[in-house]
Amino acid sequence: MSTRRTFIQRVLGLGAGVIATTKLHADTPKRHAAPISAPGFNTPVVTTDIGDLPFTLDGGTKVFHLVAEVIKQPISPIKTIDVWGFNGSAPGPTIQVNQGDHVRVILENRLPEPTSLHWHGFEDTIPNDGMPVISQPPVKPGGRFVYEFDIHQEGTYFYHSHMAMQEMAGMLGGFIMHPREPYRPYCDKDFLIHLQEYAVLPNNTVPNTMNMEFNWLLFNGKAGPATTPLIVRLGDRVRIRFVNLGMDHHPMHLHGHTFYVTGTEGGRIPETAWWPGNTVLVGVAQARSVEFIANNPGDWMLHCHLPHHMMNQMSSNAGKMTRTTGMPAGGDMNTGMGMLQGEPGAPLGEDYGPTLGRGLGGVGNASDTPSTNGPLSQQKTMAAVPGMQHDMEGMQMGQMEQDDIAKNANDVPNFPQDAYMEGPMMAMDQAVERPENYGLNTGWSGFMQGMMTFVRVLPPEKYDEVISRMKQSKRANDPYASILESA
Ligand SMILES: [Cu+2]
Repeated sequence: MSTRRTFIQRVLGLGAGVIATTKLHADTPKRHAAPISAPGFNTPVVTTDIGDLPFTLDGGTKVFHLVAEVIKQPISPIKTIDVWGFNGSAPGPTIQVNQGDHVRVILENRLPEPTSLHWHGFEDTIPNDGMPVISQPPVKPGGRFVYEFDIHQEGTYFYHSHMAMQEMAGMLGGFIMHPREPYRPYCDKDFLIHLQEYAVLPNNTVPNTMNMEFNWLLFNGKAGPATTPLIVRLGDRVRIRFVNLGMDHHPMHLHGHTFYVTGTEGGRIPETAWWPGNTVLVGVAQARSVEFIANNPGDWMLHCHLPHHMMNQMSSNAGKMTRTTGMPAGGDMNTGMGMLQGEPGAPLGEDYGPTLGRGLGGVGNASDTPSTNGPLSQQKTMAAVPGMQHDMEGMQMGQMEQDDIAKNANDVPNFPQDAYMEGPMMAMDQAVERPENYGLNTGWSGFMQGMMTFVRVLPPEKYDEVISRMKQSKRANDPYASILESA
């Protein structure tokens, strides 16, 4: 054990061996992959769908290059949006360092406007606080700024632009400070999930950063079913760190297990103060770590429990108006059609920011766009998505199985609610196929939207099969690299 420990410390620079490691690499700057895990060490954090920012060494200093840039990001097989992020993704890649490290972050601004970076929760000097004008000159387009830290804290921290609209355009990322003495008990898996929301007009690709009606709810830059499941082995102790840098609070709920809340954005909670639950509210600007023993095999949902956060590209199609003809009574035509009114010229008049049409009955301006829900648009959606399952056994597009709908359905107030919004006919298993989804029940993707993913608690044989498929796929910058290397 001690040989392995020494070796791992030398190579990876985690845990107590960090100082020796830094010296070891002093003359040979090169890219470092995320470290492997082993009992007695900190488990590297896996940020699904995003991954880590690699570093170089300059003497004893870990040097990270963060490039703020414009990104086209696929958030779902049916939607790619224009966001601002770092090094190719929004949120940006996760930075992982050790307590005691000396760290330099070089920010390069490739955005069309000034920016700067705030280091959320850092107990540091004011020149490192990232407040434009207040603590530093704004970094102009094409410019650079260097932040330098002595890491003395531990826990889940993050970086973000302190300009509010830039933050809502995606400019945030995780910053993990591993403790000098690893947390006890040891966790076999450690995941980071960023919680984000965007408001994107139908047929548009640019999130409206002023809008409060969010229609795309994301884990690590993806909406379900495009989120990548958390793969764990039956019996693993698992930590999940949630970070919320958005406009809404998110009650994160895990099925099938009881977890303990073991950390906040201020670091580790003393064990005597841990509290059990299955739902943890992650408020804006907060981090919450939970830990549990994955002792119950199955594909368990992990999701935000706000109902509208379990949907994609919402359009109002619930209730009887979706199946009546003509205008709803009690309003003028504009209201009935869900049209925005304003001067001059709705809906883009100066007294209205662009917003989502929430036309009752789906006849408003939300009805003519590819959407994963809404009976009026299913066909367009399906046609637009490669890999959609058009011909599932016994089903056709836009239709339910005969016994799915009661004969008196039309007489029931409030029908339909979910009848046409979810279900096997909306499945896109093939479009989101990846090794982590291997073995899920056919049609699963029809029931996974927005802030949803799985914690897949896999018995050894199935776990090994999925891990082996993940290895075979040889993905560049695989967020799961640390687990695949040690598996
Ligand atoms: Cu939520």
